[in-house]
Amino acid sequence: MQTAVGLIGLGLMGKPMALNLLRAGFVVTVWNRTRTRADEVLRAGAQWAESPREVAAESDVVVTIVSDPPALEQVLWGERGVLAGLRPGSVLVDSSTVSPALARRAAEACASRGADFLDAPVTGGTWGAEKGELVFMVGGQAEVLQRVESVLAAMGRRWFLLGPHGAGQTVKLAMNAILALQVQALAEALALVAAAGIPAERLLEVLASSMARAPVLDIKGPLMLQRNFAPSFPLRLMHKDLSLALELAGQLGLPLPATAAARETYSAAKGLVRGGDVDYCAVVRFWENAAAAAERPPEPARGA
Ligand code: NA7
Repeated sequence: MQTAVGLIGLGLMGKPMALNLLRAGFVVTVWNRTRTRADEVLRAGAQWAESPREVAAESDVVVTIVSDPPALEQVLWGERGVLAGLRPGSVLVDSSTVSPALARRAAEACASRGADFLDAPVTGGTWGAEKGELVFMVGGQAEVLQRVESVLAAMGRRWFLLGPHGAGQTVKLAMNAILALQVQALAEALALVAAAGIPAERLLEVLASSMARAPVLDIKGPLMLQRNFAPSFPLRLMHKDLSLALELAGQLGLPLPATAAARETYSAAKGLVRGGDVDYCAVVRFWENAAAAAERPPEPARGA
């Protein structure tokens, strides 16, 4: 019998993932908080469900990919949430990036309903989601992973089983800390050469031939120079992940000084966002803002 797959959360990542599940021939049932965001996947052949509970009731495998811990709690435990409809023997795969502790809580809730759980956050951004080339970082049991491999294969190219529940989220938070720090380091170095009057392009040119080169910088460097901040991975979500990494480190009693500094920078850059979403490479605005502030003449002193 064909596996029925449910997908909850049709944001930047979830929508292309749903389209790839449909292309692979799965029967797909979807729900999204804002219904209009489902239009394209419904036109492509997905079925709409009126609630996360109904998605779960229709599905052998349920994939959730929502913004943050409160969103996942709402979708799982909320009124008409996934847990109220989950079938015994089914598998819930959570691809949102949340805390390892929340992943473990979700796993326990699934087990109490006779269902299995995997934390399976992804890396690859919207590009990877569209191409079906995501990489899944998985926490849970090998036997459960085996049962959902065909579903993951429709959306991604690799998956790594990293340990028990929560291990996928732990590695994802560590991964994103690296990406945030690399992009921040480039933004800072660009500010340094620009302040010294050297064209920023020259730094990218040399970087491409140096050991400091990194795939993420090959992509984000030119976008920063073009000021193309169309979100592949939104800055607000990178800020959330840095906060989650620091929360985890706090629980483990581990100092993460570079990550803590990056969280401050991303936090300030998030404060500069007006209107729609921007990609996390817009962290470069932090230094532009600082440079502009340095150029402004000092305010005249007020009062006596
Ligand atoms: P997006 O594009 O911000 O999409 C977030 C999704 O989460 C979207 O479907 C939202 O529904 C949904 N959402 C947000 N809050 C809620 C609540 N409270 N209840 C139900 N659904 C909610 O994020 P991405 O697709 O880029 O990323 C998703 C995850 O992958 C995230 O954890 C990243 O860090 C990695 P909406 O359409 O706004 O109604």
